Parts: sequence; C-alpha cells; structure tokens
Amino acid sequence: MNNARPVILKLGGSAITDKTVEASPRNEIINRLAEEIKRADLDNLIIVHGGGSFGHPTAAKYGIQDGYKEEDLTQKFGCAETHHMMTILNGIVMDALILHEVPAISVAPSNCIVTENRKIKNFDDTVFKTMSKLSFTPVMYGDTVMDENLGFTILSGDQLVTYLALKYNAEKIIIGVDTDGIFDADPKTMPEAQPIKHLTLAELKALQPKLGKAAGTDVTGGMAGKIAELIPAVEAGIPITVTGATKGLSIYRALTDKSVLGTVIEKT
Ligand code: IP8
Repeated sequence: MNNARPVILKLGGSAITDKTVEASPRNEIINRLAEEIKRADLDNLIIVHGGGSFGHPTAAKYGIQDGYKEEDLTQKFGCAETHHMMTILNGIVMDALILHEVPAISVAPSNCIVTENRKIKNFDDTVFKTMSKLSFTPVMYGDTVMDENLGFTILSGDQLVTYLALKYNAEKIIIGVDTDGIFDADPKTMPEAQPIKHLTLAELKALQPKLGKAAGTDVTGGMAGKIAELIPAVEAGIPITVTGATKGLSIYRALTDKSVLGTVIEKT
C-alpha cells in the first residue's frame, strides 16, 4: 500500500492543446509528456489536465460557468457537450499515458464532485483513495460539475489541483504551462516581460493582478485566474513549480526534483 504524500502534476490546457483553434490537441507534446511521466516513474503521482480548446469554447458558447438558466433550452445540452469534449481530450491524454505504460486511470470530476457557488463542496473519493493506495496514477481534469446553488458550473483544473493538494497534503505541485514559468507581465503580449525564478506568497499576491489572460477562449480566467486558485496551496506551505510543458524534459526534471527553467513558488 502506498501512503506517500502525492505529487500533483497539472498539464495546462494551453500546453496540451492549441487554444486558438477549437478542439486541436498538440499530439506530439502530449506524447512526449507521457514519455517523461513514464521516465520519472513516480508511484505517488496525481495528474490533472486543463480544458484548452476542447472545454473552454463549448463552455463559453453556452455560458456553463455562469450556471443553469432555465429559460435557455440549449444550455443543458451545452453542459453535456462540454463534459463530452473534455472526455475526448482526456481520451487523447489517456491514450498517450497507456501507450507509454503509465498505470493511469481516468477519474471524471463530473461523476464524483459537487460544488457550491463554484467551490468544491463534496468529493466522493472512495475509489480515488483506493486507486492512489495501489499506486495507480489517477487522471482528473477541469470539467462541468453539478453545483448546489447554480445548477451546474465549470470546475477548473487549478481549483482541483489545490483541493487535492490540501486534502491529501501533497509534497509538491508542478504546473506545466506554455511559457517558461511566470513572467512579470504577460509574455504573450509584452515582449519585454521578464521571467521570474522565485516567488514568495506575498510576491505572488502582488503580481497576480498583472498576469495575463489566456490566448483564445478561457472561461476560468487565464494565468491570473489560475494563480488565484493556487494561492491556498502556497498558504498551506506546499511548494509549486510552474514550468514549460511544451519544451522537452522540463516536466521530467521537475518531477524528479532537478532544477528547471521556470518559477518556484514558496510560502516565504
Ligand atoms: O482549463 C476548465 O479547466 P481549466 C475545463 O483547468 C473546462 O481551467 C470544461 C472549460
């Protein structure tokens, strides 16, 4: 039985999909990431991936993040379609992990999580806990979830990462994005933006409003929104490394505690 503190790896939607073209996976990157995950060979790994150009455009089209509006007869279908789009992206990620012989099992948040006003209220983790004890690698993702007040909403992969990290006292969090970590401004729109190697919690909070929105549609707020979700994990003393998942070996190096190009966030 495995009782080790988990390592949580988020594969950002901007890294594993092309967010400017609807439903376009970056297959080469996904395959390389699966290879790096296999090579790191962790038996306490939890993977969470984002929605990218699969989840966000459909969620935005039907306003799923704003909750159920009974007068909009198409919205319920949109909620189902958003979840379905996520299962397609998840299937592509799972294909790559299985091909590389990672013992990964997909766990759909829509089937075991309920939120209240967009915050996770209940996670039925009976199966998840047993899987982790047997050293499977559970793979969760940003998803549509039922919400006790709003009817339904979008749960971001980043909120899920923090929730899991706090619940299971994670050893560390690694966030794979499409830039080399966090910059002092949005590097996609400001070429003079400088990379930041280390951030304390106080520095992160000060920087957060300056961080960019995502390229393409993003219903969960781009880098600024993602960082806001991660702050409680930093407050609890869980270190976070934000690094490029689109470049070779950064994720492998971060998983195996080697230095990486990117940003380390620590409480102090
Ligand atoms: O990309 C959002 O997850 P994120 C998932 O981690 C959907 O914010 C369905 C839009």
